Amino acid sequence: MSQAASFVVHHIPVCPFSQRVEILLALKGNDAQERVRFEVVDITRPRDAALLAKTRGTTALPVLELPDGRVLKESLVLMRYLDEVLPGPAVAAADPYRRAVEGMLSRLEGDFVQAGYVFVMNQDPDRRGALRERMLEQFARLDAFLVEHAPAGTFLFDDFGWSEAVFTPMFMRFWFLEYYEDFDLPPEPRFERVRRWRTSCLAHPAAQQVTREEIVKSYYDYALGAGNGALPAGRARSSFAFEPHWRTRPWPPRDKYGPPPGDAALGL
Ligand SMILES: N[C@@H](CCC(=O)N[C@@H](CS)C(=O)NCC(=O)O)C(=O)O
Repeated sequence: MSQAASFVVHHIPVCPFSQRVEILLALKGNDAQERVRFEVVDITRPRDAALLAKTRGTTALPVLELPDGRVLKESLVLMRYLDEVLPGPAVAAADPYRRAVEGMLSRLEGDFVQAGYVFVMNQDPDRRGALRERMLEQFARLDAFLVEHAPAGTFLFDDFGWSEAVFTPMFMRFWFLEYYEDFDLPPEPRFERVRRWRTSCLAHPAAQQVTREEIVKSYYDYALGAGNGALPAGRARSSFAFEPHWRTRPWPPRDKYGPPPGDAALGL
């Protein structure tokens, strides 16, 4: 970020919704990146009053502050706005039909995200099968969409673009399902297309802001049913805390239904 920065994104570094914005900026290039400064928010601490005043009391991030103080919310809205006002190649498709197809695919993200987060946060072993099925249905829905609109390629269109910036952060977060729920796509034809998409999305250089290790360790408390920096019973420090750094902590137990370790055993 240089002196030319004029937009501020308030964000949580490991948040997938913020990563969408980071990916968009990476795709637009240096000139765009230099215009945006990222302000880190620690969600394990009470929210800063000045930021709350700016957002009029809402706490969800990312939030974009414009140079004149106006505030925009919602990652997809931020993506659209920054794509339009910042220099660099447009990430959204230029062709109206293609942009409409991107729009339809983006509309699937809400249910997809919801299915994954409900699954990781579930504490009832008897619900695992149903939640796994629900997650698989969501992947099958994406697969069917891609088969209809882009049967042959890798990405939705020619290259990693808008839709990939929307979904890749979620494919990455769902590493927590693989780790804590032993979830993965079965080798069935109904997932072939979406698997190909996911693999290419995960490998793309514009989407390497987080690692599997950071996600698995940071989201341990989600796996215990405590989201957004909340504390699970018997704990004094959140797995979302910045200190001690996640790299220094041991990998959490994969069995989220077993007796949970305390702060010390988690390296917190
Ligand atoms: N629909 C919102 C979701 C944002 C969201 O849920 N952000 C989470 C972090 S991943 C958050 O800020 N949680 C803290 C809170 O809501 O207080 C978007 O796309 O921007």
